[in-house]
Amino acid sequence: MESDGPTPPALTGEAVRRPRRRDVLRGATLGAAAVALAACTPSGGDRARHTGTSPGPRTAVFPAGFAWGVATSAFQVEGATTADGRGPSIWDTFSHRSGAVADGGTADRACDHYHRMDADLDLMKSLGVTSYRFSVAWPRVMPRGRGAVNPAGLGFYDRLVDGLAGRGIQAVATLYHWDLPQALQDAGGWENRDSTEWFADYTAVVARSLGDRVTRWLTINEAKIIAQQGYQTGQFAPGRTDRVASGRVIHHLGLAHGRAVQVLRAQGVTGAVGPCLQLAPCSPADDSAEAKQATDLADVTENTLYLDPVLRGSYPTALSAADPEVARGIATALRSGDLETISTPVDFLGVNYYSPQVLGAAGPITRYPPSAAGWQQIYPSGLTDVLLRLHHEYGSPEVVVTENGVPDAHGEDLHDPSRIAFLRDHLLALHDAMAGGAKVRGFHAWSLMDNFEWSNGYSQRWGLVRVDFDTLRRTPKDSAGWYRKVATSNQIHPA
Ligand code: IFM
Repeated sequence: MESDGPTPPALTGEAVRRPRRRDVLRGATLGAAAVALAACTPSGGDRARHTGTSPGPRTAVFPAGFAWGVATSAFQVEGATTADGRGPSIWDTFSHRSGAVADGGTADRACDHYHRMDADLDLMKSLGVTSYRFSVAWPRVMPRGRGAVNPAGLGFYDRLVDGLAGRGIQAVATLYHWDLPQALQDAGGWENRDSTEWFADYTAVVARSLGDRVTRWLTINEAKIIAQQGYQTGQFAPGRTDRVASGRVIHHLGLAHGRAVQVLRAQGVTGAVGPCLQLAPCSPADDSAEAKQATDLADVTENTLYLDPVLRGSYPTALSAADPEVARGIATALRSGDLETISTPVDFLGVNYYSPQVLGAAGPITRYPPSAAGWQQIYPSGLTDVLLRLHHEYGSPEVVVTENGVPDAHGEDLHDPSRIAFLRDHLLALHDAMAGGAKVRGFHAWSLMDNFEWSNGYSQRWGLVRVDFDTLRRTPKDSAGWYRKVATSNQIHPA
């Protein structure tokens, strides 16, 4: 049954909470972890909150088994976009469009990780990490998005997960990190409800191949950014500027996530399964009623629009007020039973944290130090806020931080004290959240190495490892050495 009305009743429905798999197991392990953590939390843990300032030197010890990782995505690092039968993706098309990428860059070669995978795995090993988050390129596995499977493409990921296992590094696989096969875009892409079944079929193919060796599965990376940048501002592929369409896309991405969870379970994968959401704590710039109201609405479009369907089985009640066009798009896409699918129980949440949102009456303001990314304000305590909110308001799910990082500060390259300070402060903030009860199981620095930063091309370097894009030589930055110390000692040292 398709709903045509502007505000479907289900958008304002009651929250649904379901027991999740592994709750019993989690309870047991959490108890031990919380005790260990509390014992190691320093007495000086009363650092200033909500200032964005550095908390200063202190020690923080993490529980045994905490996963220390680095993250990448296929399109940003692999290159080899026509090798071994890979089909084109929407980002191949978009990045070749004149003016779409700041420096005219494309990802045709990127870091050439496709041909340098073994050396890159050795590099990871040398960083002391225990977890690697990568994404599978749908157009490498199914060049036209559906139908024929490309064995060479699947073989690449097969070798990758074996290479990780051989080095004692967990595989964290993202099924979709923005590189939709172009053939599917030509058939309507995520605006077409059929996309949810195309994704389910692709998921089954990947699960059959890698299902016995992946430790954690992430379904879709940052649905929010796909909707906002790909369908509202048009700055990302596929470059659309239609808010109502973005609402349909948000709904279909949620549904595709839910179907993928079901398919992974049906395929009997051994790893845990969850979504990957970019969350941004929202706060008012001042005490005015207008700023407060703007904050409440921003919280919907930044957070609850993506959290609530997955964890509560409902869209937020304030959605129509926050973004009427998006609400209309969702209403036209929503069918009976969809929210049950979207809220299929997950094992954990992947959380990407970069920046807060501070809202004044006239819109967002910059309150905290901006990074070289422009859109990012550096506010480590925001990570504590996000994680404790999940703990208190969303039933305390198990969480893995799947991305957190910053581009090189202006004038820094191999010597990157700003990145070290950024990572240290965010890890201390994460540790605070764990001391407050948040069940955080791991952290992945974005990114392993400098790479193709979407419409910013190669103008922003987010890596722990510097890449010379002429020679493709990899050189660890100071932050890589610092991160290695943290990962191998399982603690932050005052320094
Ligand atoms: O590079 C991106 C990544 O692909 C998704 N999350 C944010 C990162 C930095 O912008």
